[in-house]
Amino acid sequence: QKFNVAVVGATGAVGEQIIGLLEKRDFPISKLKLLSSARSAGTVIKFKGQDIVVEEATPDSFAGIDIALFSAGGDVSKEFAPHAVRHGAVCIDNTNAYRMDPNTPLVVPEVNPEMIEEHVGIIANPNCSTIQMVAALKPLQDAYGISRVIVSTYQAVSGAGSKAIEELVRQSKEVLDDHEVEPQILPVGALPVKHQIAFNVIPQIDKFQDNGYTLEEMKMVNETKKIMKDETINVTATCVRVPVVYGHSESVYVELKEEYNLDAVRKLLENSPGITVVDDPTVQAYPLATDAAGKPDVFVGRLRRDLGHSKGLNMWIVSDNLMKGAAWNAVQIAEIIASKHSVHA
Ligand code: 11C
Repeated sequence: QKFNVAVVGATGAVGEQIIGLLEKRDFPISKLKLLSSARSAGTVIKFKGQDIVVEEATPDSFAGIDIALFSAGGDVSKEFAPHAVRHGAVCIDNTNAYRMDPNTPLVVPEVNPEMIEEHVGIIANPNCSTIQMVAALKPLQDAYGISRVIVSTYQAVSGAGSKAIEELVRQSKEVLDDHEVEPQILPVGALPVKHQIAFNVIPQIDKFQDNGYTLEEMKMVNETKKIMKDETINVTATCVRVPVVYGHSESVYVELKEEYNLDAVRKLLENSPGITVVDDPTVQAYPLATDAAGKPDVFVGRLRRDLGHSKGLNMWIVSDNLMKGAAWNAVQIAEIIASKHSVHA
């Protein structure tokens, strides 16, 4: 069976990766529809040697579509995903719009693939920094139980879109040329205050919430509990933007419920799906964003016991935020849906 597939946000940083993966994975497509805002409509994108003209998304764009992959921002998903569902499509939504909706499964295929079956039209793809963390936490949860997670992130600018990548490159040149830097996008496009990202780190990703945490930090707290189906996992996060283009890095401290053996943890992670362990201090081997870029895996290293807590474990987790953190996770879900032919809710 082949499927009619729509990609909404086709010209964006994640949309481009989704299209590339659909081609590379030879996803069973009969028709690929590329959709965007009016501004990007008319762009021509090559898919399997064919030119496809990007069309402006309208409520009726989804007639005949089986699977719709959304990555054009939460407002676009809220506006158009209900129309896609009305037309019988299954939506895989890469935005924050439906993630915490109790009727919408929030899925990382290595963690909770069974939730895909529960969909009533929309399946949410989690936030990138959450996906890579829960992929590494799941084997530990199953083997030992988890009581506490303390995470600090070092997140690439591509998480904030193509314009933020351009901004990092432009500012870097401006600093090196001794020109004045005029920040325009980061930390949050929609807010008035901007900060320099070149040669800097910014401890703010997304808007501040009333509790003093940013939305990105609260996504890590709330999404982790939902995906791992455990409201008692105590997560606290500090999310930071760093001048890296692709690949989020995370320092993750986990407190397990049971005593563990470090070699057994290393083996467990080595044998877990989607995880690659890079952890050999004798040759300075550990995960790096530059090595993770363009790859689908979640890389884990710097495994070491907390010297003050025998059930405490430190890890360094790195993954390409546009791949496993977004496009690859979405395409994995689409592949599972396609393999089960469960396109109609
Ligand atoms: C960032 N994590 O790095 C964000 C991007 O909720 O899907 C992804 C936002 C989201 O800025």
